[in-house]
Amino acid sequence: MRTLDLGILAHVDAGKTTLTERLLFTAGAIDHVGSVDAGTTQTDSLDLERERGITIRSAVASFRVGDLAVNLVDTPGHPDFIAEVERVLGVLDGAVLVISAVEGVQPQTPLLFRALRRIGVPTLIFVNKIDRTGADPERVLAAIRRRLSPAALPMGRVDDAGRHEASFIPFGPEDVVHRSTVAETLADHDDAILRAFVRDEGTLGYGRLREQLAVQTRAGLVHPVFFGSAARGVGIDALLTGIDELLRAARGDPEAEVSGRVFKIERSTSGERVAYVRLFAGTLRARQRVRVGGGDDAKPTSVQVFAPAGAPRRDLLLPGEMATVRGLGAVRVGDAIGVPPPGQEVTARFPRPTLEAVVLPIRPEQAGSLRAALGQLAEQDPLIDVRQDDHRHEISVSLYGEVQKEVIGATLEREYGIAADFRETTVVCIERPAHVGEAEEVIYAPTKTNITGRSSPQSTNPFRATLALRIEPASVGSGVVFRADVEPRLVPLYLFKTPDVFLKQMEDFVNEALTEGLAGWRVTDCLVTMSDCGYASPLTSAADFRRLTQLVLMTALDRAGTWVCEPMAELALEMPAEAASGVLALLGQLGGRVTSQFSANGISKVGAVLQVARVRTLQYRLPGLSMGEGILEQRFGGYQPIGEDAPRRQRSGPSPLERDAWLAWLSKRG
Ligand SMILES: Nc1nc2c(ncn2[C@@H]2O[C@H](COP(=O)(O)OP(=O)(O)OP(=O)(O)O)[C@@H](O)[C@H]2O)c(=O)[nH]1
Ligand SMILES: [Mg+2]
Repeated sequence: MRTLDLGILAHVDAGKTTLTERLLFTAGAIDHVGSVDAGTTQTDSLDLERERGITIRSAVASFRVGDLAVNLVDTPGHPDFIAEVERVLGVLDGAVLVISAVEGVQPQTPLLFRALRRIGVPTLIFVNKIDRTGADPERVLAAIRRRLSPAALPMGRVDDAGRHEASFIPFGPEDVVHRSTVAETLADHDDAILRAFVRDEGTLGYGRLREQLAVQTRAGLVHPVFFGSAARGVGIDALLTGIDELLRAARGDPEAEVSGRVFKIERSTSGERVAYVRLFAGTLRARQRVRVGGGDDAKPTSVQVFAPAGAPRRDLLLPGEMATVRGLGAVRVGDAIGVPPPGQEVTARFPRPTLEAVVLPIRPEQAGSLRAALGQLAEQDPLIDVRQDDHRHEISVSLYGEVQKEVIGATLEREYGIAADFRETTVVCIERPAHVGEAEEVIYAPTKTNITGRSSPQSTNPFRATLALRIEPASVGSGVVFRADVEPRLVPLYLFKTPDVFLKQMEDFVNEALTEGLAGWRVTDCLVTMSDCGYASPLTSAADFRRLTQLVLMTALDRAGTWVCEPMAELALEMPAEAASGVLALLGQLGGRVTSQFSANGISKVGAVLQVARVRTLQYRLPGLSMGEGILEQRFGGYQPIGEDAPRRQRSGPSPLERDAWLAWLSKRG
């Protein structure tokens, strides 16, 4: 059977979990419909999700439509959990983007849509909640065309919008207007259709149009739009038909080398690490040796394949399928299983967290357990980036927002029995190199025997390796790019299996070294080039390269200098028109920059850019300034350099630039 891995994505509360539940029910995978409000759905299975009525972790549920098996991946919509969505994007064959017929296109909607486009995931749109008062399918379709894609094609019409009896009537061959809209949209990318359309529209058979619609949907050129009500089960059959007809299950060669990706990690009740794997090629079974994350090999102890209810349980994972896999050792979310899946260089990077908070155990004797528990949570969500500084022995975590902070607090309490307090949330800055910096350390060698590459008898290099690195500024948003320009004979193959493994390892060391820059913040938007390296077999160890990377890169960075940059928020404010002047005055006081302003029908809309650190003040004062009617939506608005008085962050240990203190600290750590 073919398998389609289908993501359900949307702004918070648009109805993803309700739609997932309804699809499962309509397809016959479950025999009654659970509800988010009663905490009884399949995919909101964590206690916290059920109590709060929001999705926190992605979850997989399977059903069958025709001869297609579908793995639905329900994702969280709250912006605090965007990282969870990012991890799923790379394993999808298709997506349904859910949009509320009342609220329409919301701040997360274009963000998600753009990410799906960037990595080429074919996307259907489902306009949900047509039964709710205020539902306006026409307005929402217009907004979709304006803000997401002009190639959004309605697949039917809505009757009685905004009422309980709202219904969806799919278009058929007899709907002349629909036929010509489809033909016109497809003609943009298909010359044959264009010619037929211009010659005589009537000659274009409906069957041919539907076929081409599927082709262009799969190519991500058009986006069919369905309407309905997940809560009432309206429009679900049509969406199921659309999924079957318009999307396509991936194909992969079961005989090829194993290639998969881990998109979620959880701990079983017995504390075992469970990896959710999507396979792209090869065949994976228990006790078969596979490489994990480009590093060591592991032998899974069990492989449980997701399959529609009623299908026999299988422990043999084939291309296109998903499974939970145990026994993969220190597997991390995002790891490749076997060879890395091709074409995944383009990741759907969302911005990283811009906030952080110190976490303190209420009972000081639980400090050790708190660190261990946060370490486990970081396996599931590496972006929380648990840090401990060696001076005050404080642990801090990176955060997207207050809801995530509450969820971490509640998880620590319930799952680990640790009551913890968060100290006030502060912003996380970044550093960008200001200029180009280079540094090198040459290996110390009293004699020349057994040395590869350059060496010097005068060298004071404390490590048994040679390394030269250069760091230079790169474009905003480019992250850290690592390149190597060294002769293959300089690669210590007795330490690393292949030159590629060595380079991957060096890239990891570079990323590790850049987690704390000159002012203690993560360094990004730079190009790092390795221009020389060398070793003395068999004395040199991987640890020598790791330490040396920290030393050489920090020295290069010191020569380059850095700009500390702080996170900005892009704000969309809506308020009664008479409140606008007060809100604008406050924005001015806070140093915000107004980017747009518009008033109509007694409502004012203001767009602005403000430092993330100051958004809290605005949130706090907005209700008072707007008679409680102000609405504030925010999204990440990039980083902006801070000139004078840039804040510094406490490093986790001494800087490699204070060489003696750093070496003493390293030797103490072992
Ligand atoms: N009237 C109406 N309400 C709906 C419909 N679909 C969902 N809802 C309600 O909308 C609210 C949010 O639904 P969810 O399914 O939790 O939305 P979600 O997108 O999964 O939310 P997050 O996962 O937290 O982002 C719940 O109260 C649902 O009962 C619908 O078709 N009509
Ligand atoms: Mg949900």
